[in-house]
Amino acid sequence: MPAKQKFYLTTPIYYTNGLPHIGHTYTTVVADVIRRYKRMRGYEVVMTTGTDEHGVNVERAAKKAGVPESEFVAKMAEAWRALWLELGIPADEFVRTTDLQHVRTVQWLFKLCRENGYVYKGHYTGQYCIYDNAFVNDAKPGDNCPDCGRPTETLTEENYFFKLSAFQKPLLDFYKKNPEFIQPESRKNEIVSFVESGLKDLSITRTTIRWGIPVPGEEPHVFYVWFDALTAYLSAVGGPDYEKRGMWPADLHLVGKDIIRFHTVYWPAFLMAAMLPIPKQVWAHGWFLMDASKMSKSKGNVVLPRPIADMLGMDALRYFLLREVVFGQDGNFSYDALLTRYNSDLANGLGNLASRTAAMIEKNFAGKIPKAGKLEPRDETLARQTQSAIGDVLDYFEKMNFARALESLWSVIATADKYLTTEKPWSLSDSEADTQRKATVLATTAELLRIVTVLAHPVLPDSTTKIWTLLGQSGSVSAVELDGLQWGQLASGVPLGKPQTLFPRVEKSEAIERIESMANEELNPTAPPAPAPTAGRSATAGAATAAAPAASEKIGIEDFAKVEMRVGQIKTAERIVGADKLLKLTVDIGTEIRQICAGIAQFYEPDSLIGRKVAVVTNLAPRKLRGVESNGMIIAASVGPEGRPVLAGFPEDVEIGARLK
Ligand code: ME8
Repeated sequence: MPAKQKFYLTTPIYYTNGLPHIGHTYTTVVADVIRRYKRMRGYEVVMTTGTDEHGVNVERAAKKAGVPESEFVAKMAEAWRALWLELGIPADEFVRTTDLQHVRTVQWLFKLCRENGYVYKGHYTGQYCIYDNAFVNDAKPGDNCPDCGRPTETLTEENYFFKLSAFQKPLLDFYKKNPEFIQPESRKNEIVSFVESGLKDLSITRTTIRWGIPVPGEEPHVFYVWFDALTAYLSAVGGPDYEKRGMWPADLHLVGKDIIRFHTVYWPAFLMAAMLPIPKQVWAHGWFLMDASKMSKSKGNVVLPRPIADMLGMDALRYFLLREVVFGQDGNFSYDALLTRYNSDLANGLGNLASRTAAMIEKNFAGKIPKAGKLEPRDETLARQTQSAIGDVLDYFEKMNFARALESLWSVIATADKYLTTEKPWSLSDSEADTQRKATVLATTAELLRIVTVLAHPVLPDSTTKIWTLLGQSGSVSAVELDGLQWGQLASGVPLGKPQTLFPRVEKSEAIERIESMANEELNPTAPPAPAPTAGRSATAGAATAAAPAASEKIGIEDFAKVEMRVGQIKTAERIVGADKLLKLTVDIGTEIRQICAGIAQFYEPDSLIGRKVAVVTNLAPRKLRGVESNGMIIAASVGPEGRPVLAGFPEDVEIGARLK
């Protein structure tokens, strides 16, 4: 059998001086959608993300926090990694620019560029933007940074320079030979004219910064952060040994439009200088804006992913991000638009179609998918439309036009709704002819639903998995090969699976209020935050999954003693409407009965928990989750890549209220 074709894609390596907001989530979600899509098309895919941990910003932030830089970045990197895991979008390779493998790769790349004659020593004086880690070409003292608008600082340094000027022609030739390299087209024109206007050599080392990768034998030189960060894409898949892993060159770098120049000018030039293979494509998407301006914490308009995922499910956020804005363009984020799409497209659209189809099959055919009888032209039209949507959707995915792909899929859903309204299977009698007709209509609808489910899977992985189970289909929907997908493959006689909660309708203003209040809590915690960023959504939701501290961060016994943990016994457990991951528990901790929310609803039936003894953190300040007060935290292990919570327990009988030490 021929080896699978490889596909290597990356998100930017994000800065560690902040935590992810919806903008970073957007790029990472898109990467995850492409990863899932490519896997369903038979590729062997690796997706890389990571953290960009060097530079003067980190130096300053660590100083402010009063901790060594290494400790600061270890915590931040863990928080990023944990959030991606919690949101179901973990990378296959998470690269930190403080990883030893990465350090070696940067030093090796520099050595190659130097050996090939593209590096020389010189002095540079210029205006430097410490926020963007870049010298600002042509800026005078007192000028602000044209990118971020903040003041620049004058810097003179002895630097190593990279002969970027030597790559003007090779780059222009490369763009011409590889017309797909820069996407979208509008960005390509911008880059081509920038390169045509002439390239200045670039200083790639610093002596004024301490917190960076050292240039071997040239201390105190450290590498310029972009020479460092871009190389992370290569170090994630083998670094100097990249040939062994077989993933390089990258097939796709996904970036925001802010950093396209670094990726399409500097990066290919460094690789050309080192005579290494050049990535196949850089795709620059637009901004998600809040109230028409760029998000920033200081403006107080940052949108956080976690509260949305907690309230509506991650699929809802993924759907919105991909459906609302044409990939490549800017778009506005609003909770109102999010909730409108949720209720209309997901709750009333896909969710409703799936549950009513299943309910009718349950009622009329004892829960087994019926066999279609003689097809009427109306049935054939529906089949044809769905079959032709398969080609359209795949084509849109290939072109990264996710909004159009979803639009096509949702028009198939709308056609199915119309078909059911016209055919009215519910008003047919139990006569043989009517039963035959009912079977045909429901089998046709179920087949349409199966196809929509498969095609929507890269975007809606959780809910399509549920629909797949509901339809009683075997295997995993992610294993379906898109290339073999066609109308007519649904087997009849298959029993439906368990009913599934898909997208419960929510009251818009109430939902927005809850999301905003959760976001407020996360941005301005009134209480100490849940202990360290841990793996798994459950951590935020009251069940702590124990994450080991980074090796460098040991705590003293006095720190541990601050955490009060006791044996508790669960007295009641119930689900929380609109929060399919949370359970509301009451727990006897010996001295009192506490209300605690725990993010374990997907893994524990409420009834099975009653009477169970659990480990409870009892001295956490109260928090509100989905508007429900949570007064403590239940301890659970986080198991497997999905972070499945497994409650900690006691093999011997223990007294309620006993302290854990
Ligand atoms: O630039 N809308 O990291 P960064 C859409 N470390 N996307 C957004 C966004 C928004 N409002 N805000 C951020 C860096 N992004 C460097 C990268 S790569 C070798 C080094 C996304 O943490 C978008 O992908 O500032 C953007 O390019 C990236 O986050 C910037 O992340």
